[in-house]
Amino acid sequence: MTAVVSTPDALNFELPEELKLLKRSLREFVEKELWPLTDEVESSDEIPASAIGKMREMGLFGLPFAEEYGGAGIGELGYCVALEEFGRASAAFSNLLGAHCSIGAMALHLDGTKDLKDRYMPQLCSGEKLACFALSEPGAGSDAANISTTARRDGDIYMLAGVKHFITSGDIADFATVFAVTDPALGARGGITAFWVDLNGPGVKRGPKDRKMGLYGSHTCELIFEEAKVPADHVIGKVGSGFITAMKTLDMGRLSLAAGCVGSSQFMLEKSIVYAKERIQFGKPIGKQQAVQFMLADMATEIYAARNMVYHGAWKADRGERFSLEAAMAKRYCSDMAIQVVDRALQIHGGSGFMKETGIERVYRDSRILAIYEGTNEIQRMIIAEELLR
Ligand code: COS
Repeated sequence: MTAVVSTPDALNFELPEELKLLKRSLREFVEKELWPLTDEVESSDEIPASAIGKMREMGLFGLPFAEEYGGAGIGELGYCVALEEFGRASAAFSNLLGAHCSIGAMALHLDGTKDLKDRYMPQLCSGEKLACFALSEPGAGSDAANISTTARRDGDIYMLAGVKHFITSGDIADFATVFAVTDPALGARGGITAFWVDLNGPGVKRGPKDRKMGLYGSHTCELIFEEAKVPADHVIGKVGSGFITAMKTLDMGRLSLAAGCVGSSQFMLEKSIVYAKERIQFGKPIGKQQAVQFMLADMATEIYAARNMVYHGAWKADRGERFSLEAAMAKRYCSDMAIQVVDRALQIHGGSGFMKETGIERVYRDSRILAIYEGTNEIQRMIIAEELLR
């Protein structure tokens, strides 16, 4: 048998220099520009326009997209590294970015025709226009193939009718990727089509902001289509291939969401370590107590596992391989991990953790949705099991 020599480079866990640089500059941006706004975003339930302007200047709205359209072209790994850093800021900011980049404009980026991309990607990459993703409906959340919004062809246009709900950034987005039924007999396999829709056009209404448990500063609302006219050349991909476009886009969204979980958890761990060293009880720092040490150890271990899952999924995506399984596993694991990590961070901080000042109760509230949106963790388990049993 030939001897197999393993060298340190056989598997490379080092981020490339450009991504280390990106990480550093985003850390600086988050700390300098976004952290000071946290309380304001929380109490006003709005992101100040000036902050969105600064995000535009940083080129954040084009991070995962091609350079030819003004994007940063940093690939899925680069985008995950960026969202990891963004996870340290108020979730309102990562939600704004995620709704636009990870899913809203991602469907167009993945499956749009050249004409459609040439026309819209530059304004999306610059952040001049914002996008959202409209799949969920009152009667079709987890069961995404069961949507009832219809698109009826009438000459050169489609007439869109139906209601989408819980649409992140639906109140501010200029465009949406909207999924509608074009052939009810075919369902997920050929019956659903994705459309690129101007939300400021006639026949489109936006519902009031939903009242939520957390994620202040990021809004969801209904999008109501009443015979909204969409040009036939605004179909994303092919007529009937919309469900596949939705699933491919969600693979991207789920992995990058997982990256945000790693970032927010890392931040919670760092805060907890500082507190464990500073807080004196029974005559010594609480970090000397084994109960606290074990919590910190579990947090660090789980974050380590989570980060490696995300990077591995992103590595597969960047190689052009299908990564639905890795995205589902990462989304399931990292979101549950983030919920547990912030719970431990709050426990370590004791009564102070329950108070607004430490910022932990906000992360606690904001984290709960992670196990629900972009596909509940039960749906992720179904996807994982399906792949295993295929
Ligand atoms: N990439 C490419 N193709 C995919 C795919 C993916 N990630 N996922 C599914 N497909 C294909 C399948 O291969 C199947 O085609 P074939 O039969 O030709 O192989 C087709 O799409 C239908 O898939 P499936 O049979 O799995 O459809 P289901 O109706 O059973 O639904 C789930 C699948 C449950 C996974 C889907 O409805 C889902 O993801 N639901 C959650 C939706 C969600 O995340 N909502 C959040 C709100 S949007 S932010």
